Amino acid sequence: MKILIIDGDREVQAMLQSILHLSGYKVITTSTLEEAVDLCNCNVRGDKVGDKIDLVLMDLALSVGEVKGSDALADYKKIKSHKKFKNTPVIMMTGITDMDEIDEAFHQESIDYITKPIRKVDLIGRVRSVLSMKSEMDSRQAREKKLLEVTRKLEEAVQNLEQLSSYDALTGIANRRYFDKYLKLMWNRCSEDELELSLLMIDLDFFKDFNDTYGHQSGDSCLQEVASAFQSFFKVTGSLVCRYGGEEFAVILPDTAGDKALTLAEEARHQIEQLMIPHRMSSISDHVTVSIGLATTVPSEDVEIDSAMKLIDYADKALYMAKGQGRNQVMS
Ligand code: GH3
Ligand code: MG
Ligand code: MG
Repeated sequence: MKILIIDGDREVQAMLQSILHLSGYKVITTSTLEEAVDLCNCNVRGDKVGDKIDLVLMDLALSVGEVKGSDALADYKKIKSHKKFKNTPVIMMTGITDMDEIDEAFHQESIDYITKPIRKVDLIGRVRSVLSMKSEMDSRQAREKKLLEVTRKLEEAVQNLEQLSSYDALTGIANRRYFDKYLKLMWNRCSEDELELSLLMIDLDFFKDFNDTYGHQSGDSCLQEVASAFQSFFKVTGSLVCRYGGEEFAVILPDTAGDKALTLAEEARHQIEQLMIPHRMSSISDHVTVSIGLATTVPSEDVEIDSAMKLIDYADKALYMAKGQGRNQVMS
C-alpha cells in the first residue's frame, strides 16, 4: 500500500513517514499540494508516484494565513479533482483546535481528518480503517463491474439466440416460429383497430421435380432467390414474409383489404415467374412458378374466421384450389 503525505513541515513528514514505514507502508512525501500534483504527472523520483496512491494524508494548514473551512475544502477539492486521486481516500490532518467551522465543512462532505499532535496509535488505526474500507469498496466495484460485463454478455447471447430462433438459416427471412408470434400480434392489433388482415400462403410448383432435375443445392439456391424476391416485394407497413416450411412461404399483410392483397399476390406471383429460374420438368412452364392462396378477415369473434388458425386454414384451402386449378395462380 502506498501513502502520499502532503505536509509543509519536514519534521512532521519524517515522523509520519517513519511510523508508517515501520507499519509496512510505502510512503512518499511532498511539501505542497502543487508538488504532489506535479509528482503525479511525471516520473520525478524514479518512482511512478501517481501509479497507484492508496491513501493521501494532507495537512490542513497548507494554505497560508488563517485557515477557514472554505480554504480547507478548497485544498481537499483540488487534490480530489486530479483524476489520479478521484477514487483515492484522503485524510486531512489539522493542528487547529477551534474546529467548529472546519468540522462542519468536513462533516458535510464526509471528509476524514485527524488532529495534531498525531499519536502513533491514532494514525495507524485511522490509516488501517480507511484503507480497509477502500479495499472493500474497490472489490465491490470490481464485482459490480464483472457483474455488468456478465449481464452485457448474457444480453448479447439472448439477442443472438432470439435472432437464431426467429430467422430461417437458409433464406435469412423470418421462420415459422416468428410467423406464429407475429400473426397473433397482428391479429390482436387489427382486431382492436377493426382493420382488415390478409394472409398469403405460397407454395413452389413442382419443386420435388426441380430438386430431382437440378439437385438439392440448386433447390436451396432457388429457395433463397425466391425468398429474397418476396422480401423485397412486400413492403406494406407491418408486413412479414416468412418461410413457413420446406418450399412454402407465408406473408402477413396487416391493414390490407382483400382486393389490394389479391393485386399484390398476383404481382408477386408474376415477379417469381419473371425471375426466369429454369425448370424444364415443370409441366406448366419452363420456369419456376408459385401458387398462392389468399384469405382476408377483420379479426373479431363475430366473424366466420374467428382465429388466426382459421385464417391460415382458409388461405391453405385457397392454395390447394390454386394447385387444383393448374398452379401458377392466385386463389382466394
Ligand atoms: P406441388 O406443385 O404440388 O407443390 O409439387 P411439389 O413437388 O412442389 O410438392 P411436394 O410436396 O411433393 O415437394 C416439395 C419438395 O420440396 C420436396 C422437398 O424435397 C423440397 N424441399 C423442401 N424443403 C427443401 C429445402 O430446404 N431445400 C430443397 N432443395 N428442397 C426442399
Ligand atoms: Mg409444399
Ligand atoms: Mg410445392
